Amino acid sequence: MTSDLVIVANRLPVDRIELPDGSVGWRRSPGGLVSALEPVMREDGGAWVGWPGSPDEELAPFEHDGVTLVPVVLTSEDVEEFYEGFSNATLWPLYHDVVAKPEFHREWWDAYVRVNRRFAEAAASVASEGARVWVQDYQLQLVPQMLRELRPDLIIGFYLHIPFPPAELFSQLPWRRQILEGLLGADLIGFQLPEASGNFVRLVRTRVGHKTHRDRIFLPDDRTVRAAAFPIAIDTAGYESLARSPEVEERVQEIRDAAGGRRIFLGVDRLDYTKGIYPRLRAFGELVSEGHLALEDVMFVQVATPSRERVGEYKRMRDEIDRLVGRLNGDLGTIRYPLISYLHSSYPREEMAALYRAADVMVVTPYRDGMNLVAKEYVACRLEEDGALVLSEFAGAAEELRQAWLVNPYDINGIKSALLEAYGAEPKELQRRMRAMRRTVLEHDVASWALSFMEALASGPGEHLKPLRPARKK
Ligand code: GDG
Repeated sequence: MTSDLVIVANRLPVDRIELPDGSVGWRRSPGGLVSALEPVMREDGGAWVGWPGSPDEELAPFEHDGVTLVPVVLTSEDVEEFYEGFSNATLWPLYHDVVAKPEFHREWWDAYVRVNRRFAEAAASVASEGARVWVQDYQLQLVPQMLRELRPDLIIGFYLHIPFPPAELFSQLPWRRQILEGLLGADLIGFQLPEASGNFVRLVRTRVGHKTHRDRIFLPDDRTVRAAAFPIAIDTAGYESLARSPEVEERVQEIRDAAGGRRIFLGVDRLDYTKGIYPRLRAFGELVSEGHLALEDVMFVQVATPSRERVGEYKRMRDEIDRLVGRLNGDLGTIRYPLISYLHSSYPREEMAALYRAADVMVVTPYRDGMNLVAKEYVACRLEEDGALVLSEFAGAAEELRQAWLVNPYDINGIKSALLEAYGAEPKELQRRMRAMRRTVLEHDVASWALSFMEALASGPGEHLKPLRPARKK
């Protein structure tokens, strides 16, 4: 069985669960990308190629919810070198402004090539003649080119969920040219922001030497590649109805009661050094210790979802934040009023929605972030058009959510002023800002994001892209 639409992503869109009879089953994983693509995929009889999530697991393709899932094996060595190594200790920090120092190891690169080839082969085996294949994210940047070599008949799209760095940083990468050429195997390369696609086009011109014009790249084999911005969005209606549900209403009340009447500042992030958890907690702590905010009036809830726990920089950062939270609670908190409620766990979506509704000030301060969906989810859940968003100007979301209190996460005093202003803002002011931001997230949701990418892919610039499902070229 082959498919007309194939998604290729590092992870499959399902999580393994144990069924009541003890056998293994699968459940759709939470997450915007999965909900955005599933309807499209089901309609088109789609397939999804990805890693099931545990090492050395060999599984045959299987059906789930009308989608063919094609598992790719990663050995423990691949997980270490390809996933934790090259993807998350080389590319992730390099693409995020070198917030942490990227590590360059030749064995990691070899693993990256090896694993990318495995994904490309799996995609080639499941794509039907002239199918559309959409490759996702920084772990798989070589797949477009490898796949084109195997299957020149395919229409290939690529989407990068994280920033694409300026030439000064990207050029550090010993394998920079291979990555650029890998991506150029696609017909359409999507980025979060025009700045990122601009960086890419400039690099292709200067490093690979191809001719370019605006968002078009002209390859010697007469192919044209388009690189453009498609800012990702959320399932706004889904979040709204979740926020409105009686279970969530009830939970909001419980959270407010537990806060004992204090106003809630909230952070929700994967525990990642790019997310700027440290400076926001420092800023909040200083506001309380200096007497600008009173312990009896405010508290900070920080959800820090465990992430990439075996990567060195993540371990170091976790210790640093543990120390800061311990110090702030130890120095400033009392039995009745701990200052920071620090939750190092993952929660169901309902709990997220309840926290978003209960929070008076949402604090999102990444040093660099492709988009940041948390900021958009907070806005979607503010059904009453209240609540304040403090948002880093270095998150992609800041391009759209202009009415947030925008901050430079490196400027602790700046964060402090923004937190105070947001906390003290009049209801009218909050409403003016929130109403405008809600309009933005309602207008652009994840379904329109996926659709606009798919449409651009189908009507792409290359000659062979004109028909939606062209015959294979001889
Ligand atoms: C990458 C880019 C880009 C978090 N904790 C829990 C939980 N979450 C959910 C949030 C949100 C998602 O995880 C995180 O998305 P972000 O966009 O904030 O950040 P990354 O994970 O770094 O995502 C980013 C994104 O890709 C999409 O292109 O925006 O820039 O870095 O949806 O709600 N969800 C649940 N429990 C948790 O404990 N259920």
